[in-house]
Amino acid sequence: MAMPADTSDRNMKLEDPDMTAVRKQLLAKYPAKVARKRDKQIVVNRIGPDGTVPEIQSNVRTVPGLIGQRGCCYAGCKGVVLGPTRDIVNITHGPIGCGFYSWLTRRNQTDPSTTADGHNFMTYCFSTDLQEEQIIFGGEKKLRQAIQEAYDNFRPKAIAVFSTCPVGLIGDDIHSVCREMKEKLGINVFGFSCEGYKGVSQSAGHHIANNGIFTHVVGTDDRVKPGAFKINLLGEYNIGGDAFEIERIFHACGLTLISTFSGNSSIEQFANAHTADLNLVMCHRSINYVAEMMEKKFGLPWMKINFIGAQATAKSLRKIARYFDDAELIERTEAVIAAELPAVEEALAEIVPRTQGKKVMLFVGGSRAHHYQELFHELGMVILSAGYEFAHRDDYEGRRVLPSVKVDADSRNIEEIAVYPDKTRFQPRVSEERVQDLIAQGIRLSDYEGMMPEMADGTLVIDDISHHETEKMIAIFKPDIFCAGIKEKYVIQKQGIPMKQLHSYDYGGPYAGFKGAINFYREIDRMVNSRVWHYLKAPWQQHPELAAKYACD
Ligand code: CFM
Repeated sequence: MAMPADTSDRNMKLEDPDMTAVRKQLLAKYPAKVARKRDKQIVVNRIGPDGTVPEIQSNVRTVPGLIGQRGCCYAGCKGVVLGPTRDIVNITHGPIGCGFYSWLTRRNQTDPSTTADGHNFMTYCFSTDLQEEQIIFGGEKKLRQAIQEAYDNFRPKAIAVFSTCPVGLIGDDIHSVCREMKEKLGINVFGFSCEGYKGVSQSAGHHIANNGIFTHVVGTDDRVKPGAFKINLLGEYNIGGDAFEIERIFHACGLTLISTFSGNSSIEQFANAHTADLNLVMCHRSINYVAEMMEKKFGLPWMKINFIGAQATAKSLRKIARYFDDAELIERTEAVIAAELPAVEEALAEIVPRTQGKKVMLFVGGSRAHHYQELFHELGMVILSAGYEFAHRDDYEGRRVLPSVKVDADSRNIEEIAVYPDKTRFQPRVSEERVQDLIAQGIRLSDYEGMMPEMADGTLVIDDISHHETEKMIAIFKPDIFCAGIKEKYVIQKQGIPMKQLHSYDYGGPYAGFKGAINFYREIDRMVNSRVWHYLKAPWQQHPELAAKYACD
């Protein structure tokens, strides 16, 4: 079976059911004040003639009392952006809980054999283990000791320090301790004031991480690595081995990967990332700040790509080849696509008859709720509703709305660092003429569409979905599969609805690239066609005095 050429839902219309009525049902049980707030964050998608979509409120505080899916600022900084780099010792400065419970919970994989020294500290948990004494008298001394101890034991190239909530409250100056230890030890030591309470979600932590890595690491090594067509891959974190599959494809195409922020990465890659020719942005939400700062300081352009979905992967590879405008590269890229697609098509021919028309809902993070729609479209499945946990309006509506995004007190709290062209190293990679030429070929640099313009008209878009709304949506639609994270997983499964974790991949993956897409098709096929619930006897089926039923019945 041939795959549809355009897998986007644009120009499609979801006629049935009436989402306006569903929306009302979601809000019905809320107190008036809560309903008023949620009202702005639950939107029926409408695609205007010029591709415009309705405004959705996002990146604002979760209404107190509602159970949401979000994580904290520390999670976004230490866990998401810095966590996947193998050779930085990451010390959590705070009570032991924050470090322990964030230890190895995200499935970012790494391959230490690709670094000369083989360092890999990701399997360790470093914490200053703050006690009451430090909360009262200050924790800087203990932090200094922890940095020294980590250095003595491991001799790492770099040490990073992450503040948790109590550290911000007591006012430890982690940055001066880091400066002092950097001087003393002669290695890079830098800190992040990423106290969990900052901002409204992990999104604040992404921004803080971007600022820190840009200030302290990017551009500290000017050595130019050999190779043609040098790229950085931004916003790819190697969950379940995604980056390995993408690296395999890059290698086959003849692209030279200078750095990945930050899946399967080493600190040395960040240090000379500025020597690349192009930044590819995968997860815009978590890393756009680095892309923009590198463009301003070093003249490095960036381009949005997506390696989730076989067609999206092929499209992204073609965009990269056209940017470099090299006949040999274009030819090699086409050869790679031609070699990879038959297996994809073969898998789809077998699976699509079983998945066609099945209903999906996905509520994940800040980019996957969008990217994974590609894979579901390839399976012929229908997206009824989607939303992000912590994305901003541009992730929903597209970058064009950026000038109209209101900056509130919570966002103002996160530092915007001033960046200027580097006096000696700023080097624009493309001329204005070339930019226009690329636009004429349908390739826009420094831009991306949001999720909503690529979803069908009439679908329901929900920001920061609450537990109550999740249960309602399941009861109303009985979707064939619901995608979210571990906190939602078992509540949903207990209702008889298959639940796919799109954060950790349920111990599976990779799902990126061509081989990843095939993995995904097979798993979703297995999940939506499984009859596992029918083999179990629920308590109410064994005890007549109990009255209940599965949501899927
Ligand atoms: Fe980017 Fe991510 Fe995501 Fe994200 Fe995340 Fe993640 Fe995610 Mo979980 S960086 S925004 S903060 S793609 S950890 S790898 S799956 S919520 S959609």
